[in-house]
Amino acid sequence: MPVAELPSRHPDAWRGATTSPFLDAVRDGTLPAGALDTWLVQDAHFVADLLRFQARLLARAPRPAQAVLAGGCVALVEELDWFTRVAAERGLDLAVPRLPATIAYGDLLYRLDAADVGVALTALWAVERAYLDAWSTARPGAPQYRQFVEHWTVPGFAAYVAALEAAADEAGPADDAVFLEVVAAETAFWETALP
Ligand code: MP5
Repeated sequence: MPVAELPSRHPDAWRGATTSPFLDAVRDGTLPAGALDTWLVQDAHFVADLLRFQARLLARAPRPAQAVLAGGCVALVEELDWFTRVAAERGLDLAVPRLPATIAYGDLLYRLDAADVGVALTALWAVERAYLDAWSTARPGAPQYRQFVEHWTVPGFAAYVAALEAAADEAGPADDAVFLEVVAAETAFWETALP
């Protein structure tokens, strides 16, 4: 089974991971003051955890998956630079500790260091596909949030997700269990953003 079939096999779970009152409020401009800033700091932590996971996955990936994973690692480093710039502009403290959902998601990624490569690739694809679909629901975004919506829905991001899909499919059959673990972690992450 190709990984692209996973969302339609688990529609309710997928909806939880890709829709949220937070994203609706980003679209409509009704986000409470400070909610985006709180969320940005947590996402910066998440991206740092994702880079650690992805760099280790690159180290053990099959040849055909190396290029997309290496390109993704560079993009994550650039993403961390972007968070540093955004934090300076908005006066955010990126050293604020991780919230429980961020810790749990990081723990999941850490556990996946020991998973089969195909399972880990399915997980990484699910992380990125969920995020792309989720931010797409916030389009075009209220004017004050539009730059963030555009940042996470650019065509290059969709192309990256498609390349991860191909790498995951090449590495083996899709794994429902890891998909559902990622979906639960994404769902909890959005719930933290705007409970
Ligand atoms: C991503 C993210 C995608 N930044 N945050 C969450 C909670 N899930 C997924 O990461 P990126 O930065 O697109 O690789």
